[in-house]
Amino acid sequence: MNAPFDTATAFGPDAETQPAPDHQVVVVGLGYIGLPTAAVLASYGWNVCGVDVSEKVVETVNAGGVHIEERDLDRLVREASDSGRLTASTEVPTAHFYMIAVPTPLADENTPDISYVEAAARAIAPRILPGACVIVESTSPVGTTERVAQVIAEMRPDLKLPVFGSQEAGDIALAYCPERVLPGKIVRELVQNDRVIGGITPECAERAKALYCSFVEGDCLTTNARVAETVKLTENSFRDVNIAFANELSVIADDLGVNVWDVIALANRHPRVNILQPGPGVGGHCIAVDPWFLVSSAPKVARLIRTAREVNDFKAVYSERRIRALLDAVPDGKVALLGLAFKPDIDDFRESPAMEIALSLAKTRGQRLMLVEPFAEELPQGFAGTGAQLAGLDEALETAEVVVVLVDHTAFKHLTPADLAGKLVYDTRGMMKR
Ligand code: SAJ
Repeated sequence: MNAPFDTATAFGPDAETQPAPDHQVVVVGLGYIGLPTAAVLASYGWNVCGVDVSEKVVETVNAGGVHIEERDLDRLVREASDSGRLTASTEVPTAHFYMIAVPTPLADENTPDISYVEAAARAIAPRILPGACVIVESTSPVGTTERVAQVIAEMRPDLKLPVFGSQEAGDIALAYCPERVLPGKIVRELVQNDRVIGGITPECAERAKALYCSFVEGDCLTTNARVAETVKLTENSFRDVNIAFANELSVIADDLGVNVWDVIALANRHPRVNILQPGPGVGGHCIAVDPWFLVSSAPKVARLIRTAREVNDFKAVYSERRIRALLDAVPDGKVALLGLAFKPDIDDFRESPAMEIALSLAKTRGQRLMLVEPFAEELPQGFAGTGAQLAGLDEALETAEVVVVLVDHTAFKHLTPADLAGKLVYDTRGMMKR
């Protein structure tokens, strides 16, 4: 077994924020957050080992490639791999810092599933040495960092773990630092955004902060682990509630027969009003999921946050109803659905309301669907056998009698109402109005 070490030595003798070349960060989970984080750390001089359960992902990263689409990520990973500072493995090696960036999906009844975080803690536990620091980045229910400490404690009775609320130092440090980056801008925001770092103890927070200070240009703000966990859930719930306001307004405006885009544009000219944009519902694996973590932790009192989730989910149902009404108006006519991704200009179809709507329509109206999605190279899973076709924009517009904008990808933004003259149009994003 290697000798114990202190994370302070990981920064080299000369500069507090310069990593020493022979020390490592392990990033567990090479997904949308873990891989960019590992590559950015490597670009700042850290020796990084990314760990993933998928051998295919490990092989791809070791070959300098990427398995996800994200601006600037391919270049960053290639350079990190070429420099020898980024490697990948299915096994967790010994390191100074361990970052956990694995999924935390929703389980039954909208409760959080932290089993991947617990599995990561179990994989780290046998390898960890006194002096190391474990940081959870996955969006997590409050108390998860303490649960990670408990998992490690159970497997490593030889280690003294820090205790929440105590000032006493442990043999290792544990902290929570939520990722806050926006898909599509991940590489830039990883460096530029402020970070909130919550320690199990204040010393743990300082130890984790040292790592973030080596590559973050924003402020690194320290607090305790429970506050940091709550902050992350609060940020995404705040956005969900605000989008719900816009979505509800769009349904009210339809009822009233007024144009919601005009209403929002004009209301937003008030100095203290800033309404977000309605759409066909809220997607992605964050905003549509994380508020449930707060709701499930306080089900009796989290009324507004729960209702916002319900309003945003209802907007997808409502949008589909409106599309079906248009289809009924032109029996046998083709419909062009523009966009399947969960938001503009990304290739991520997870938890996408556009995809859900398209799949639901395909069940009964597949023969009439033309799917236009510049980020899909082939017909996405679920549409096979339904009769729905993937089509280019021009071809779809030539053929379709109904056009529905589900995602305002840049590739569609040149369209004007004149381009769609004579067709029935439902623009869920207000793309042609904005
Ligand atoms: N949306 C609207 N109207 C809007 C804004 C968004 O309908 O005015 C929809 C989008 O189309 C999409 C969904 O909301 O379907 C979510 O998109 P988003 O751009 O608001 O957020 P995400 O999920 O891509 O990223 C969010 C970000 N959180 C906040 O802005 C508070 C990001 O900073 C987080 O790091 C990320 O969640 C995460 O990983 O938690």
